Amino acid sequence: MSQAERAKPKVPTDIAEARRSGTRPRARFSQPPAARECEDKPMWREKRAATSARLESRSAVAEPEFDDPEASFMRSRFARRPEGADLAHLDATLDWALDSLWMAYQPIVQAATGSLFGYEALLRSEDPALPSPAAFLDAAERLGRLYDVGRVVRCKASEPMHRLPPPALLFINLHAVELSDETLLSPSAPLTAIAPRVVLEITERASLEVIDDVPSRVARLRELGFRIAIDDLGAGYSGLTSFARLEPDFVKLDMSLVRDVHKNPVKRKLVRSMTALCKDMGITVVAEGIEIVEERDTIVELGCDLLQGFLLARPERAFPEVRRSPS
Ligand code: G
Ligand code: MN
Repeated sequence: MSQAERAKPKVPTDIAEARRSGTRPRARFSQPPAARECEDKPMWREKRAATSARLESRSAVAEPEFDDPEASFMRSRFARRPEGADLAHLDATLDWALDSLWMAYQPIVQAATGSLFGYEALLRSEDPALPSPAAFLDAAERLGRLYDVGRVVRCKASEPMHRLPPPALLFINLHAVELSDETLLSPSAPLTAIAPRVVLEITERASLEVIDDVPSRVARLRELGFRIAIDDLGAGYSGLTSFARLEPDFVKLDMSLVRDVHKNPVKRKLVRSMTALCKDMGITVVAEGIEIVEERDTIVELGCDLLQGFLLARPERAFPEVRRSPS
């Protein structure tokens, strides 16, 4: 054996070896940059400790435990789970992807004046194995690790808040299952300190029905100062029942309703009715995914209050300036 080989750490790097030695493959699991940056936050330390303990105790082929609300949601959503080795690989991949997670910010502007209203923080990953937010969330759902991802996202998203000039608000996506995460309500959580400037966007990608006592959880969030948005209305999974459950301050119309709205009379009727309904209920309407001038003009004419989309600005690392879009 060469000196270089002898110097290698004795950490199993593949599933077969991990299975033989009864440990999980950990060669790629290092202290993520996200962890280092959020180290001073007690919530993050708790999260790291819990994750490390779980990783230490779990063998390479172990199934996740289903004894918490997040895991039981996952069980209800996924009849088919990845087995043993697949699961361990996915787990290691998600750890690795958490290393490169960063937040992009996209402006939301006032329809009437074009001035800045806030920014939506959007998860971005550089990891080729989980390159899109959808792939990232799908892995987290399968592994029952939505809390892990959500805690990192909330911590990272709130970091540049001191550079966001008031009264601009920060919109952050929250998976419905995160409503059961007690750290969301923790006084020491990074978002709690800035709650009055934060809008929590909830997509009913997961049915709110699997979450216990949604109204009282939302009421506790409101007491802390958070505002609530229903995200992706019209996308198929955000239904009207979430209006009653969440009593939102904002509703975000899905970009599928916005796309070619100027050419499609049915979409125009839907947007007009949704906007009127929201106005009647005191809810502010955001139209997302506006890409061309015709879509913007039609959306403004139909009465939407706030606009978001590539026409105005693409999501970027620093808070991007709002482009002066053509008239
Ligand atoms: O589900 P949610 O609405 O949070 O997702 C927003 C996603 O849509 C982000 O990934 C963002 O990059 C993307 N997005 C934002 N504006 C536009 C747009 O104008 N067109 C398209 N196609 N995507 C957009
Ligand atoms: Mn969103």
